[in-house]
Amino acid sequence: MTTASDPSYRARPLDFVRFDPTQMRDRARSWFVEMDRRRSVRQFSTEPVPHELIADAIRTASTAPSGAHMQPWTFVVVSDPDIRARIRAAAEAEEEKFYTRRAPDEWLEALAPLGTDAVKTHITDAPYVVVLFRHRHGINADGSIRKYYYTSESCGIAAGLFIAAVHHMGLATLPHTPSPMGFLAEILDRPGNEQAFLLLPVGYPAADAQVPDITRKPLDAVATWV
Ligand code: IYR
Repeated sequence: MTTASDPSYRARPLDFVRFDPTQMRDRARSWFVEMDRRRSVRQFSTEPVPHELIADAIRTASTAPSGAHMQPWTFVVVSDPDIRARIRAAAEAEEEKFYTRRAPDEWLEALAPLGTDAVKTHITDAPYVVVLFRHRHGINADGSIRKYYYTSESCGIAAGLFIAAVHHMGLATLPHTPSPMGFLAEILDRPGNEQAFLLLPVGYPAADAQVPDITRKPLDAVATWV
């Protein structure tokens, strides 16, 4: 059994910034207001975006807590237009089947207020498509398998931080889940332990971008206090 006295456990003091109560209230509110303005964007401008911004969004995402700190993710940043075109064609082929055959009516009815369809212009319009791959397990130096834990939860949290970072820096994104996503590992030539988790186009919204006129559940519908 390993314990906090195990030699692999090395501790250092926490770097924690404490704010006064007024600052805390202000920060809580202004962060909520900023995040509440975030919308998933489906129409992107082709305007270029500095590479360094995407790098910082990934740095932020990779601060996510993860099971046993295994950080089970790879972010593949695709800017090459030919590769984005191939990804779009493959995604649209799957989506076409989804919208015309695979999706049950109940699912299509749930999606109707979002106005989505099989056409995925965001993949070729946005200057970057970031594909988040989940590592099902790791590989040790000797080639054996290293077990990872809670990889979906870990990648979900990392994706959330990525989305928040992109919004905070003044860009837009969309968590897109073409299903099935197997073609992404193939086109991007990922190793067998990696599985595509989420596709995130990143860029400026198109000048005439529109979003569905929908609202979020109020606090009392999403939280209960005991
Ligand atoms: N993957 C499809 C369908 C889709 C599914 C859900 I759940 C959404 O919230 C939105 C879309 C698509 O991307 O169109």
